[in-house]
Amino acid sequence: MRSKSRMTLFPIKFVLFLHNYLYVFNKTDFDQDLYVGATVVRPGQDPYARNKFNQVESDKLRMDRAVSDTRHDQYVSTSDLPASSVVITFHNEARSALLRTVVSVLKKSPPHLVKEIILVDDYSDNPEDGALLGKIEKVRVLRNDRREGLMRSRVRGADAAMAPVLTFLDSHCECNDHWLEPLLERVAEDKTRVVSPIIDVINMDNFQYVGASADLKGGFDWNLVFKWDYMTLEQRRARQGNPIAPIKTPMIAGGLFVMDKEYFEQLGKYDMMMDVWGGENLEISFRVWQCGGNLEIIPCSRVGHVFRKQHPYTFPGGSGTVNTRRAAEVWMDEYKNFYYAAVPSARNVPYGNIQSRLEMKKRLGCKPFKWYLENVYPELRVPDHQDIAFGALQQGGNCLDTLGHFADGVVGVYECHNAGGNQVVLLRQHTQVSL
Ligand code: LR7
Ligand code: MN
Repeated sequence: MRSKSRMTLFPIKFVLFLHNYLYVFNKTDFDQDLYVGATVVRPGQDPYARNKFNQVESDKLRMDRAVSDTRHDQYVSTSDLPASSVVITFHNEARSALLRTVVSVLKKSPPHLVKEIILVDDYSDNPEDGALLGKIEKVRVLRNDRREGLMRSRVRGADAAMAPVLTFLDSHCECNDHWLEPLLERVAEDKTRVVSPIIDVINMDNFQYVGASADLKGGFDWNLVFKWDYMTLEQRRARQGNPIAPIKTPMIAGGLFVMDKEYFEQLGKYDMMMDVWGGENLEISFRVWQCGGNLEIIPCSRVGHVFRKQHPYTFPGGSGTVNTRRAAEVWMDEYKNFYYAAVPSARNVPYGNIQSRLEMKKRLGCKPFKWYLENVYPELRVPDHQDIAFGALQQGGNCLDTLGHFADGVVGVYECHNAGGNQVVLLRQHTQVSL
């Protein structure tokens, strides 16, 4: 009797094991060649024209191509984790890139942790780009009937989500081994944590997958453009004993993160008056920190992203500056003046009504920007009372520019771009002009 019952138990356990740890995606489920083949770059056409990355190289890859495991430590969570809804918004994404994003989610995640993949088609020219993917398991497709921009599109996806945790991805990503579990683990332990993977680089010219440094945090200058900051030597030393510890980050890049759904709602989702692209990453980062949450980069989680240099799409009725200005006006208190000093042209951009966001900030009892600077981003140099003026030194169309040569002190001139950065000149009371 005893041995018989053992015999029947064995296959049940085996099936459970398969269900949890073997990520099966049936390649034959979807005809990649038919889907991607309909939109290939014709001979003589510029492969960069439509996507501002090399579409020919993207189209050559199989939807489930292997990429190297770039983690420096292969920690895998064993906790009981909540399932997640993956929300991906896109506007005119290359079919091959969009398909690889979806397939990599299915292939690299334990199935029970992905409730669904919600694709929000932000009014792409061809409705079939999204609609055809609805045949793939777990994929739900929503289509906007006008261009909404990535913020309202993500909110639409989040509102439709059925799982307790939201995972946002750009539409040209590839998830790496065990990317999801460490992110979910941090959020399951504390829902006020908003977490990002390390974002690896998918080369926009040849589509090679390249591991990114694990020593970076997200930050910005007074021009409020996102940038990567190297951790200080002290911070790096402190991590040597524990390289897989979460990295507190003042800012997230914006596209790839996991957040508890209820917390996303409680904290005001996104600013629905932001359009197209830009600034929402800044806004959600200030908001999370100032209103009591935490932003972290989780080194055990890696996701590749195609970084490119230009936008492939138009900006109907919007510009990144409107969004950035809204973020500055709501969250930065008097420190917004440093932004206007760094980007003088922003002062003239109409930014609409921010009343409801200010009321929300008050209702949530959020801390002032001074607190954020002192506690979250002490590395950011705050101009002090000795700074008399702050701006660019301009002659004709050219401006004084460090040209990136910080170490040797040599400066040059470059066409004025009004974006601050290397062209910010600081006039101080008792010293010389410094860049
Ligand atoms: O009108 C639009 N509607 C959309 O749905 C415009 C864009 N989109 C989609 C688009 O198809 C893509 O999936 O929104 C996503 C983001 O647009 P990208 O890929 O053109 O943006 P990006 O990768 O250049 O920009 C980064 O900053 C943005 C600021 O608004 C967003 O937060 C992006 O999600 C963000 N991407 C990342 O964080 C990936 C790492 C990049 C870095 C650093
Ligand atoms: Mn992107």
